[in-house]
Amino acid sequence: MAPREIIAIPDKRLRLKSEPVAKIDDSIRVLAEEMFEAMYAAPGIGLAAIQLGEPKRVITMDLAKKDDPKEPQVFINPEILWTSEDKSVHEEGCLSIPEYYEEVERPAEVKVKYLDLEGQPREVHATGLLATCLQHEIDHLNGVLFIDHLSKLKRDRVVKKFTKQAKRAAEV
Ligand code: K1U
Ligand code: ZN
Repeated sequence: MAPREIIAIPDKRLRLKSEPVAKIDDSIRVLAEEMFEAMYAAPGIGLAAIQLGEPKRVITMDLAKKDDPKEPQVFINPEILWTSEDKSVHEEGCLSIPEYYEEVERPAEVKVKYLDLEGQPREVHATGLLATCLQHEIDHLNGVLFIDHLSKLKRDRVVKKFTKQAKRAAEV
């Protein structure tokens, strides 16, 4: 079957606050599989369930380098416990804002607690790309997009471009 569609701005669902997962059952395991399928097909390095239109606090991620073995990771109900004072700047993209990349400043390190797919509580002290990607994906769970960290001018410009595209696509 084809991968599920990743929704794009200006879809209002991207602004929803996702609900915590109460029980990790088959529906969550299937959702995680579908998220990996859509994420690898895109291709991307992370995905939040809301990007498939599902307002649940589930994140998939794979930061393995191209040609290295896959390293799929699932973060359920993630919570940021601590952020470093020092910041770092990384170029970010978003599968819901295709082909738009900008530098974003965020805390350089974060400590995050979450449940794995087996329901085991885990904690990770993240630096580098993992820290950036976790913050980007946890933002998605709260209805926040990486363009919200940019100037209003840049954000308005990109939203306008995608709104125009969506209107044109609806006409044909
Ligand atoms: O959440 C998303 O929309 C996925 C996004 C994650 C992300 C990327 C960069 C910084 C922070 C968060 C993406 O995966 S965009 C695509 C991308 O970065 C990529 C695609 C192919 C190869 C390598 C990277
Ligand atoms: Zn994104």
